[in-house]
Amino acid sequence: MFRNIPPILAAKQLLDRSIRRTKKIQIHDRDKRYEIKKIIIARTETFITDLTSQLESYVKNFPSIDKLPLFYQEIIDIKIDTDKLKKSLGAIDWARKTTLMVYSTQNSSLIKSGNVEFLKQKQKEIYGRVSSIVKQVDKNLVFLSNAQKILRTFPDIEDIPTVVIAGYPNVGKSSLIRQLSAAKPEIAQYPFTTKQIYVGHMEKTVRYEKKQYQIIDTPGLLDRPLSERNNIEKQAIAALRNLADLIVFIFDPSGTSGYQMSEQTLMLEDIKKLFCDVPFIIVENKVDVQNTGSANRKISCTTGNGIEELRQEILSVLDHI
Ligand SMILES: Nc1nc2c(ncn2[C@@H]2O[C@H](COP(=O)(O)OP(=O)(O)OP(=O)(O)O)[C@@H](O)[C@H]2O)c(=O)[nH]1
Ligand SMILES: [Mg+2]
Repeated sequence: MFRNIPPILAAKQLLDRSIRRTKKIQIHDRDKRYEIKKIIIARTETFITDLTSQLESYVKNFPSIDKLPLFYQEIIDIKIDTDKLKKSLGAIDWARKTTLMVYSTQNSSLIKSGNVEFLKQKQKEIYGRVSSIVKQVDKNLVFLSNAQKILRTFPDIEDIPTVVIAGYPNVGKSSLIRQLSAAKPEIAQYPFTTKQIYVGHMEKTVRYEKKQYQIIDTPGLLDRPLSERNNIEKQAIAALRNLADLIVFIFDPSGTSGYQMSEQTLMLEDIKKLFCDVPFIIVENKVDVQNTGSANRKISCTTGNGIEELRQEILSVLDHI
Protein backbone atom coordinates (compact mmCIF):
# COMPACT_ATOMS: atom_id res chain seq x y z
CA MET A 1 0.00 0.00 0.00
CA PHE A 2 2.89 2.39 0.61
CA ARG A 3 5.18 1.06 -2.09
CA ASN A 4 4.51 3.66 -4.77
CA ILE A 5 6.02 6.69 -3.06
CA PRO A 6 8.91 7.94 -5.25
CA PRO A 7 12.38 7.89 -3.64
CA ILE A 8 13.06 11.03 -1.61
CA LEU A 9 16.48 12.63 -2.10
CA ALA A 10 18.45 14.58 0.50
CA ALA A 11 19.14 18.28 -0.21
CA LYS A 12 22.52 17.85 -1.92
CA GLN A 13 21.40 15.03 -4.21
CA LEU A 14 18.21 16.89 -5.03
CA LEU A 15 20.11 20.07 -5.98
CA ASP A 16 22.68 18.07 -7.96
CA ARG A 17 19.89 16.35 -9.85
CA SER A 18 18.22 19.62 -10.85
CA ILE A 19 21.56 21.20 -11.84
CA ARG A 20 22.33 18.14 -13.99
CA ARG A 21 19.04 18.61 -15.83
CA THR A 22 19.94 22.21 -16.69
CA LYS A 23 23.21 21.13 -18.32
CA LYS A 24 21.32 19.34 -21.04
CA ILE A 25 19.81 22.58 -22.32
CA GLN A 26 21.48 23.95 -25.44
CA ILE A 27 20.23 26.89 -27.51
CA HIS A 28 21.80 28.25 -30.68
CA ASP A 29 21.54 31.80 -31.90
CA ARG A 30 23.65 33.78 -34.37
CA ASP A 31 23.86 36.54 -31.81
CA LYS A 32 26.17 35.04 -29.17
CA ARG A 33 25.13 37.44 -26.43
CA TYR A 34 21.51 36.62 -27.06
CA GLU A 35 22.36 32.94 -27.08
CA ILE A 36 23.97 33.18 -23.64
CA LYS A 37 21.02 35.12 -22.28
CA LYS A 38 18.56 32.53 -23.58
CA ILE A 39 20.60 29.68 -22.13
CA ILE A 40 20.82 31.34 -18.72
CA ILE A 41 17.09 32.00 -18.63
CA ALA A 42 16.16 28.50 -19.80
CA ARG A 43 18.59 26.78 -17.42
CA THR A 44 17.43 28.80 -14.44
CA GLU A 45 13.84 28.03 -15.25
CA THR A 46 14.56 24.31 -15.60
CA PHE A 47 16.46 24.32 -12.33
CA ILE A 48 13.51 25.87 -10.51
CA THR A 49 10.84 23.80 -12.27
CA ASP A 50 12.61 20.51 -11.73
CA LEU A 51 13.36 21.26 -8.10
CA THR A 52 9.90 22.49 -7.17
CA SER A 53 8.14 19.69 -9.00
CA GLN A 54 10.27 17.17 -7.13
CA LEU A 55 9.44 18.84 -3.81
CA GLU A 56 5.78 18.93 -4.77
CA SER A 57 5.75 15.23 -5.67
CA TYR A 58 7.29 14.32 -2.29
CA VAL A 59 4.46 16.05 -0.45
CA LYS A 60 1.66 15.02 -2.83
CA ASN A 61 2.63 11.38 -3.04
CA PHE A 62 2.92 10.96 0.68
CA PRO A 63 -0.29 9.42 2.01
CA SER A 64 -2.53 11.88 3.89
CA ILE A 65 -2.15 10.49 7.36
CA ASP A 66 -5.54 11.65 8.63
CA LYS A 67 -7.32 9.78 5.84
CA LEU A 68 -5.60 6.45 6.45
CA PRO A 69 -7.33 3.61 8.32
CA LEU A 70 -6.87 4.01 12.09
CA PHE A 71 -4.49 1.05 12.34
CA TYR A 72 -2.01 2.72 9.98
CA GLN A 73 -2.42 6.05 11.76
CA GLU A 74 -1.47 4.42 15.06
CA ILE A 75 1.42 2.45 13.59
CA ILE A 76 2.76 5.59 11.90
CA ASP A 77 2.68 7.39 15.22
CA ILE A 78 4.44 4.50 16.97
CA LYS A 79 7.11 3.82 14.34
CA ILE A 80 7.58 7.21 12.70
CA ASP A 81 6.00 9.98 14.84
CA THR A 82 3.03 11.70 13.21
CA ASP A 83 3.87 15.19 14.48
CA LYS A 84 7.39 15.11 13.10
CA LEU A 85 6.11 13.66 9.84
CA LYS A 86 3.56 16.44 9.41
CA LYS A 87 6.17 19.07 10.30
CA SER A 88 8.58 17.65 7.75
CA LEU A 89 5.95 17.66 5.02
CA GLY A 90 5.10 21.26 5.97
CA ALA A 91 8.76 22.28 5.84
CA ILE A 92 9.18 20.76 2.38
CA ASP A 93 6.13 22.57 1.12
CA TRP A 94 7.54 25.78 2.60
CA ALA A 95 10.79 25.21 0.67
CA ARG A 96 8.86 24.74 -2.58
CA LYS A 97 6.82 27.92 -2.12
CA THR A 98 9.80 30.00 -1.01
CA THR A 99 11.82 28.80 -4.00
CA LEU A 100 9.06 29.85 -6.36
CA MET A 101 8.82 33.22 -4.63
CA VAL A 102 12.57 33.86 -4.96
CA TYR A 103 12.42 32.92 -8.62
CA SER A 104 9.39 35.05 -9.41
CA THR A 105 10.97 38.15 -7.81
CA GLN A 106 14.34 37.66 -9.53
CA ASN A 107 13.24 36.37 -12.91
CA SER A 108 12.13 39.71 -14.35
CA SER A 109 15.62 41.20 -13.94
CA LEU A 110 17.00 38.24 -15.93
CA ILE A 111 14.53 38.86 -18.71
CA LYS A 112 15.13 42.62 -18.83
CA SER A 113 18.93 42.60 -18.82
CA GLY A 114 21.19 42.26 -21.84
CA ASN A 115 24.41 42.34 -19.83
CA VAL A 116 26.00 38.88 -19.84
CA GLU A 117 28.02 39.46 -16.66
CA PHE A 118 24.91 40.68 -14.83
CA LEU A 119 22.92 37.69 -16.06
CA LYS A 120 25.54 35.24 -14.87
CA GLN A 121 25.71 37.00 -11.51
CA LYS A 122 21.92 36.95 -11.14
CA GLN A 123 21.74 33.26 -12.04
CA LYS A 124 24.39 32.49 -9.44
CA GLU A 125 22.46 34.49 -6.88
CA ILE A 126 19.22 32.58 -7.59
CA TYR A 127 21.02 29.21 -7.41
CA GLY A 128 22.66 30.27 -4.16
CA ARG A 129 19.46 31.42 -2.48
CA VAL A 130 17.51 28.39 -3.61
CA SER A 131 20.29 26.03 -2.51
CA SER A 132 20.27 27.51 0.96
CA ILE A 133 16.47 27.15 1.16
CA VAL A 134 16.68 23.48 0.18
CA LYS A 135 19.59 22.85 2.56
CA GLN A 136 17.48 24.32 5.36
CA VAL A 137 15.04 21.44 4.94
CA ASP A 138 17.69 18.76 4.52
CA LYS A 139 16.86 17.20 7.89
CA ASN A 140 13.20 17.07 6.88
CA LEU A 141 14.04 15.39 3.58
CA VAL A 142 16.16 12.82 5.40
CA PHE A 143 13.38 12.26 7.95
CA LEU A 144 10.84 11.77 5.17
CA SER A 145 13.10 9.40 3.30
CA ASN A 146 13.49 7.26 6.44
CA ALA A 147 9.75 7.44 7.06
CA GLN A 148 9.22 6.19 3.53
CA LYS A 149 11.52 3.21 4.14
CA ILE A 150 9.55 2.36 7.30
CA LEU A 151 6.20 2.74 5.50
CA ARG A 152 7.32 0.26 2.86
CA THR A 153 7.69 -2.40 5.56
CA PHE A 154 4.06 -2.00 6.68
CA PRO A 155 1.87 -5.00 5.96
CA ASP A 156 -1.02 -4.74 3.54
CA ILE A 157 -4.13 -4.95 5.65
CA GLU A 158 -7.42 -5.71 3.94
CA ASP A 159 -10.92 -5.00 5.11
CA ILE A 160 -11.89 -8.67 5.57
CA PRO A 161 -12.66 -10.77 8.68
CA THR A 162 -9.53 -10.75 10.80
CA VAL A 163 -8.16 -12.83 13.62
CA VAL A 164 -5.33 -11.44 15.73
CA ILE A 165 -3.02 -13.79 17.63
CA ALA A 166 -1.89 -12.45 20.99
CA GLY A 167 0.01 -13.67 24.00
CA TYR A 168 3.21 -13.42 26.00
CA PRO A 169 6.53 -13.48 24.16
CA ASN A 170 7.89 -16.86 23.08
CA VAL A 171 4.62 -18.77 23.53
CA GLY A 172 4.32 -19.80 19.85
CA LYS A 173 2.28 -17.06 18.15
CA SER A 174 4.44 -17.00 15.02
CA SER A 175 4.58 -20.80 14.99
CA LEU A 176 0.77 -20.83 14.95
CA ILE A 177 0.41 -18.38 12.06
CA ARG A 178 2.90 -20.50 10.11
CA GLN A 179 0.67 -23.51 10.74
CA LEU A 180 -2.51 -21.73 9.74
CA SER A 181 -1.34 -19.71 6.71
CA ALA A 182 1.45 -19.28 4.19
CA ALA A 183 2.96 -16.36 6.16
CA LYS A 184 6.49 -17.07 7.34
CA PRO A 185 7.37 -14.85 10.30
CA GLU A 186 10.61 -15.73 12.06
CA ILE A 187 10.45 -18.24 14.91
CA ALA A 188 13.10 -18.41 17.62
CA GLN A 189 13.50 -19.58 21.17
CA TYR A 190 13.88 -16.11 22.63
CA PRO A 191 11.28 -13.47 23.51
CA PHE A 192 10.44 -10.54 21.21
CA THR A 193 11.51 -12.37 18.05
CA THR A 194 8.57 -10.75 16.26
CA LYS A 195 9.06 -7.01 16.16
CA GLN A 196 6.22 -6.03 13.87
CA ILE A 197 2.85 -7.10 12.55
CA TYR A 198 2.75 -9.96 10.03
CA VAL A 199 -0.29 -10.85 7.96
CA GLY A 200 -1.26 -14.25 6.68
CA HIS A 201 -4.39 -15.43 4.90
CA MET A 202 -6.76 -18.31 5.45
CA GLU A 203 -9.51 -19.29 3.07
CA LYS A 204 -12.58 -21.42 3.01
CA THR A 205 -14.87 -22.46 0.16
CA VAL A 206 -18.51 -21.81 0.88
CA ARG A 207 -20.82 -23.07 -1.90
CA TYR A 208 -18.10 -22.85 -4.58
CA GLU A 209 -17.14 -19.36 -3.42
CA LYS A 210 -13.75 -18.76 -1.82
CA LYS A 211 -13.87 -16.62 1.31
CA GLN A 212 -10.69 -14.94 2.53
CA TYR A 213 -9.73 -14.28 6.13
CA GLN A 214 -6.77 -12.45 7.57
CA ILE A 215 -4.63 -13.82 10.36
CA ILE A 216 -2.30 -11.44 12.13
CA ASP A 217 0.81 -12.25 14.12
CA THR A 218 1.76 -9.72 16.77
CA PRO A 219 4.82 -9.10 18.92
CA GLY A 220 4.64 -10.57 22.43
CA LEU A 221 2.97 -8.57 25.19
CA LEU A 222 4.02 -8.40 28.83
CA ASP A 223 1.58 -7.75 31.63
CA ARG A 224 2.02 -4.03 32.19
CA PRO A 225 0.14 -0.76 31.65
CA LEU A 226 0.12 0.75 28.15
CA SER A 227 2.21 3.72 29.31
CA GLU A 228 5.07 1.33 30.15
CA ARG A 229 4.86 -0.66 26.95
CA ASN A 230 7.66 -0.37 24.41
CA ASN A 231 7.05 0.51 20.76
CA ILE A 232 7.14 -3.14 19.73
CA GLU A 233 4.36 -4.05 22.16
CA LYS A 234 2.36 -0.95 21.19
CA GLN A 235 2.06 -2.33 17.66
CA ALA A 236 0.39 -5.45 19.04
CA ILE A 237 -2.10 -3.29 20.94
CA ALA A 238 -2.76 -1.22 17.78
CA ALA A 239 -3.54 -4.43 15.85
CA LEU A 240 -5.82 -5.73 18.60
CA ARG A 241 -7.61 -2.40 18.92
CA ASN A 242 -8.13 -1.67 15.23
CA LEU A 243 -8.13 -4.96 13.36
CA ALA A 244 -9.36 -7.81 15.54
CA ASP A 245 -12.75 -9.37 14.85
CA LEU A 246 -11.52 -12.28 16.93
CA ILE A 247 -8.56 -12.67 19.29
CA VAL A 248 -6.78 -15.98 19.69
CA PHE A 249 -4.93 -15.78 22.99
CA ILE A 250 -2.10 -18.27 23.38
CA PHE A 251 -0.90 -19.60 26.72
CA ASP A 252 2.32 -21.50 27.10
CA PRO A 253 1.97 -23.56 30.29
CA SER A 254 5.20 -25.52 29.60
CA GLY A 255 7.51 -22.97 31.19
CA THR A 256 9.78 -23.07 28.10
CA SER A 257 8.82 -19.51 27.15
CA GLY A 258 10.35 -18.27 30.40
CA TYR A 259 7.06 -16.88 31.69
CA GLN A 260 4.76 -18.20 34.43
CA MET A 261 1.11 -19.06 33.81
CA SER A 262 0.18 -16.60 36.58
CA GLU A 263 1.71 -13.66 34.64
CA GLN A 264 0.12 -14.82 31.38
CA THR A 265 -3.30 -15.15 33.09
CA LEU A 266 -3.09 -11.59 34.44
CA MET A 267 -2.36 -10.31 30.97
CA LEU A 268 -5.31 -12.19 29.50
CA GLU A 269 -7.57 -10.60 32.15
CA ASP A 270 -6.20 -7.16 31.21
CA ILE A 271 -6.69 -7.46 27.49
CA LYS A 272 -10.12 -9.02 27.96
CA LYS A 273 -11.10 -5.84 29.78
CA LEU A 274 -9.56 -3.65 27.06
CA PHE A 275 -11.28 -5.48 24.22
CA CYS A 276 -14.46 -6.58 25.94
CA ASP A 277 -16.60 -6.57 22.79
CA VAL A 278 -14.29 -8.84 20.78
CA PRO A 279 -14.69 -12.64 21.01
CA PHE A 280 -11.70 -14.62 22.34
CA ILE A 281 -10.50 -18.16 21.71
CA ILE A 282 -8.12 -19.26 24.42
CA VAL A 283 -5.59 -21.96 23.60
CA GLU A 284 -2.73 -23.65 25.42
CA ASN A 285 0.20 -24.33 23.12
CA LYS A 286 3.10 -26.79 23.46
CA VAL A 287 0.82 -29.62 24.60
CA ASP A 288 3.62 -31.94 23.43
CA VAL A 289 5.61 -30.69 26.43
CA GLN A 290 2.91 -29.99 28.99
CA ASN A 291 -0.78 -30.90 29.14
CA THR A 292 -2.46 -29.09 32.01
CA GLY A 293 -5.72 -31.00 31.67
CA SER A 294 -7.61 -27.68 31.80
CA ALA A 295 -10.75 -26.96 29.75
CA ASN A 296 -8.85 -24.69 27.30
CA ARG A 297 -8.25 -25.87 23.76
CA LYS A 298 -4.85 -27.63 23.50
CA ILE A 299 -2.55 -27.38 20.50
CA SER A 300 1.01 -28.13 19.54
CA CYS A 301 2.57 -26.10 16.76
CA THR A 302 5.40 -28.65 16.72
CA THR A 303 3.37 -31.83 16.20
CA GLY A 304 0.32 -30.16 14.59
CA ASN A 305 -1.92 -31.55 17.31
CA GLY A 306 -5.23 -29.66 17.59
CA ILE A 307 -4.37 -27.22 14.79
CA GLU A 308 -7.11 -28.28 12.35
CA GLU A 309 -9.74 -28.14 15.09
CA LEU A 310 -8.55 -24.65 16.00
CA ARG A 311 -8.70 -23.58 12.33
CA GLN A 312 -12.31 -24.75 12.11
CA GLU A 313 -13.25 -22.91 15.30
CA ILE A 314 -11.60 -19.67 14.07
CA LEU A 315 -13.39 -19.83 10.71
CA SER A 316 -16.71 -20.59 12.29
CA VAL A 317 -16.44 -17.66 14.74
CA LEU A 318 -15.36 -15.29 11.93
CA ASP A 319 -18.29 -16.45 9.81
CA HIS A 320 -20.71 -15.35 12.49
CA ILE A 321 -19.36 -11.82 12.85
N1 LIG B 1 7.79 -27.92 22.07
C1 LIG B 1 7.14 -26.96 21.42
N2 LIG B 1 7.78 -25.82 21.10
C2 LIG B 1 7.10 -24.88 20.44
C3 LIG B 1 5.75 -25.03 20.07
N3 LIG B 1 5.34 -23.91 19.45
C4 LIG B 1 6.41 -23.09 19.40
N4 LIG B 1 7.47 -23.66 20.00
C5 LIG B 1 8.80 -23.07 20.18
O1 LIG B 1 8.68 -21.94 21.03
C6 LIG B 1 9.63 -20.93 20.65
C7 LIG B 1 8.92 -19.63 20.40
O2 LIG B 1 8.10 -19.75 19.26
P1 LIG B 1 7.61 -18.49 18.42
O3 LIG B 1 6.60 -18.98 17.45
O4 LIG B 1 8.76 -17.72 17.91
O5 LIG B 1 6.91 -17.67 19.59
P2 LIG B 1 6.28 -16.20 19.55
O6 LIG B 1 5.14 -16.21 20.51
O7 LIG B 1 5.99 -15.81 18.16
O8 LIG B 1 7.48 -15.35 20.16
P3 LIG B 1 7.74 -13.76 20.07
O9 LIG B 1 7.67 -13.37 18.62
O10 LIG B 1 9.10 -13.60 20.60
O11 LIG B 1 6.71 -13.12 20.90
C8 LIG B 1 10.36 -21.48 19.42
O12 LIG B 1 11.55 -22.05 19.84
C9 LIG B 1 9.40 -22.53 18.88
O13 LIG B 1 10.05 -23.56 18.18
C10 LIG B 1 5.11 -26.25 20.43
O14 LIG B 1 3.93 -26.50 20.19
N5 LIG B 1 5.85 -27.17 21.11
MG1 LIG C 1 6.71 -14.23 17.09
